[in-house]
Amino acid sequence: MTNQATLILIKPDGLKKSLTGNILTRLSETKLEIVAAKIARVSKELAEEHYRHLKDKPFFEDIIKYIRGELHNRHKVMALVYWGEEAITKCRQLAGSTNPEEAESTSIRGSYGRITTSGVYENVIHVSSDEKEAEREIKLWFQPDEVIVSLYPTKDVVEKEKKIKAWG
Ligand code: IDP
Ligand code: MG
Repeated sequence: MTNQATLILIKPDGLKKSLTGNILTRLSETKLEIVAAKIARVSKELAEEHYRHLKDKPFFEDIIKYIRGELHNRHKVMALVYWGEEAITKCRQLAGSTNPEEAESTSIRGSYGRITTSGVYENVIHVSSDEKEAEREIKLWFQPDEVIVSLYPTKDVVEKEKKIKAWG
């Protein structure tokens, strides 16, 4: 048995279509543990870093707009980390194929995804593709103290004079 962690994003189309509850219910079938969760705005830098492996694809600009919510007027995503036995395999299986038309019809993408007239695969959910990508993505989207289990090595850093926002 291998415990894995995976980043899950409920993309802006998933939020716009009110699918959050539905998707979380589907993912709960896996019996995995949610170890981090938040609603996040997606800066251009974060989007481009997240999808850096697709930089040379003709649809790159479109998926940056898509993940930033510009196609759905929903400028946020829900980001979660699922953790447990074979987490990546199980979540990718439930999500279904990248192309929603090819995804198994009962999968999340098969049920709720679509291809737009401009050709973007709007597939409502992101799941990390493998352990290496999961580590890269989780470190990109979450700080160590936002994750309630210790997934990767951390170090203590003293930051002096760092301006942070506190409750007023
Ligand atoms: P994945 O999300 O299944 O891991 P990736 O290849 O990492 O697939 O692609 C990231 C996202 O880019 C997809 O989820 C989808 O929204 C979009 N995408 C991927 N391939 C295509 C394509 O050929 N046409 C349009 N959009 C695509
Ligand atoms: Mg991918």
